[in-house]
Amino acid sequence: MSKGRLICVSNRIPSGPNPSGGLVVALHDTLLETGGIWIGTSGKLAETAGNALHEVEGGPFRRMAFDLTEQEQENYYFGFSNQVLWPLFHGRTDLMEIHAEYLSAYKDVNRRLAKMLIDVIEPDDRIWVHDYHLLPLALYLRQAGAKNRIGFFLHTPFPTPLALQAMPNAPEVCEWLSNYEVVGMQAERDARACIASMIELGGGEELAGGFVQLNNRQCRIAAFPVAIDATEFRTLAESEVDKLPRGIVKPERRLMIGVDRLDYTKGVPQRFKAFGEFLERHEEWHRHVSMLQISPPTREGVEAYDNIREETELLSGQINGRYADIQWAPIRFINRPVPRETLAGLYRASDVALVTPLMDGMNLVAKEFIAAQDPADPGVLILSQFAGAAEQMPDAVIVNPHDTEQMATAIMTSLAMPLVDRKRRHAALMETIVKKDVSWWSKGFRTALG
Ligand code: ADQ
Repeated sequence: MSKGRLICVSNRIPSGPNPSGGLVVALHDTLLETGGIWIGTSGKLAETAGNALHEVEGGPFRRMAFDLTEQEQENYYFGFSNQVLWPLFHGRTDLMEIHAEYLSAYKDVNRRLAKMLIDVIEPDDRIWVHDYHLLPLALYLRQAGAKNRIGFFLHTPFPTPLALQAMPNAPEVCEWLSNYEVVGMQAERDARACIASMIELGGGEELAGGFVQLNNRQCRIAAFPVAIDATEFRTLAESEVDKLPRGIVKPERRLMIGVDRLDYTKGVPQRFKAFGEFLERHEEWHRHVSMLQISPPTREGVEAYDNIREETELLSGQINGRYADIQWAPIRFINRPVPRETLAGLYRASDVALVTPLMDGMNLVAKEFIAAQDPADPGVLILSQFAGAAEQMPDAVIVNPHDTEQMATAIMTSLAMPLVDRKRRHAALMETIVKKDVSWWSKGFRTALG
C-alpha cells in the first residue's frame, strides 16, 4: 500500500467523542496510522453555503465537516438521495419523486464538497468515498484537478440496467462511476448489475478481471461484502444477556426478534403478515411464542416513511387484537432505538431472528444475530433471499419475503428445528462471519484501491 493518508468521505461524519459502529471501528486504525481524516456533513444547518471544511474536535481520529443549508438538506439529502436514489436502488421505482431541483442540488453539493476537498488533500492520499449520496464526487474532484486514487463503496444494492433507466440521467451515473479506480459493491449480484449498466447504458467496454473501460478511464467493479467484528459482538452478547430486564425471557415462551430501521425496504409488514398466518395455522403455539420487533423511526417527514409506520402499527394492532389474551400479546412493536449492548443481549436471548428485507445491500443484523448466539444452543436465522447477506449465509433458513405461506412455514421449521441442525447451521455461519469480518472487508477494499 502507498504511504499516503486515507481520506474517508461519507454523507455524515461519525458523531460524538466516541463514535462506534462497525464501519468506524474498521477504519479507525488506518485513519490513525496514516494520519487520515474522515470528512462529511456536520449534521448542523447553516444560513449560507460555506466554501471551507472545518475541523471537528474531540474524536479519536481527525474529522472535518461542512454544514448543509436548509434547502440543500431538503433537495440533496431528503430529495435526490432519499426520494430518488434510495427507492430506485431498492427496486421501488414507484416511490421515486423526480424533480429537476433535486438533481441540481445533488450535483451542487457534490461539486461544493469536491472544491473544499481539493484544499485538504495531498497527492499521495487515497480517497474512499461512501454511499449513494456522493456518486459524482470523483468526477468533480477530477475536474478540480485531483489525480489521486479514489474508491467508492455502495452500501445499498445496485439496480439492473432496465431499472436504472427510471432515472432521468442514467448514462450520467455510469460516467460518475467511471471516475473511480475501484467501485465496491456489497454482493456479486450488484457488481454484475453495475458492470451491465456501465456497458449497456454508459457505452463502456468490459475488460478482464471486472474492469470496465469508459471515457478513457479504467475502473474495477467488484463485490466487497461489508461485515462486523464478530468476535467483539459475541463477547458483548455473552456479557449482556444476563443484564436484560426480568420478564423479557420466559421459560414457557419462545422469542422471535426483528431489528430494523423502520424503512419500507425492510419488509416488516410482510413479516407481520407471515407471523399472523403462522398463528392462524398453529393454535398450539398460541401463548408459546411472541415476536419482538424493534424499529426506530428514520427519515421522518418523508411521506413513504410516514406510510410504512402507519401500516406497521395497523398490522401489529390487528394481529394483537385478534390473538392476544390477558397473559400474552403476540407482537411487541418498539418504535425507538435500543442501546447496542441491549440489542446484543436480546439477540442472544432470542430463539429465531426474522431478517426479511424486500431488498437490502447487506444487512448487518443477520450477522450480529449469528455472532450473538450461544454455540451450544443457538437460535435460527430466517433470512430473505434479497438481502446481500444471503450470498454469504446459505445456511440460514432462506425465504422469499413476498411469499407469506412460505415464511409461515419457515417460522414453524425454525421453532421446531432440532438442536443438532441448529448447531450445524450456526457453526457454518459463524465460521464465515469470523473469517470474513470487518477488518477483512476494509483491508480487501483498501488493497484493491492500492
Ligand atoms: P441499514 O439499512 O441501516 O444499513 P443494517 O445493515 O441492518 O441496515 O444496519 C443497521 C445497524 O443499525 C445494525 O448494526 C443494527 O444493530 C443497528 N440497529 C438497527 N435497528 C436498531 C435499533 N432499533 N436500535 C439500535 N440499533 C439498531 C445500510 C444498508 C445495509 C448495509 C449497511 C452497512 O441498507 O444493507 O448492510 O448499510 O453497509
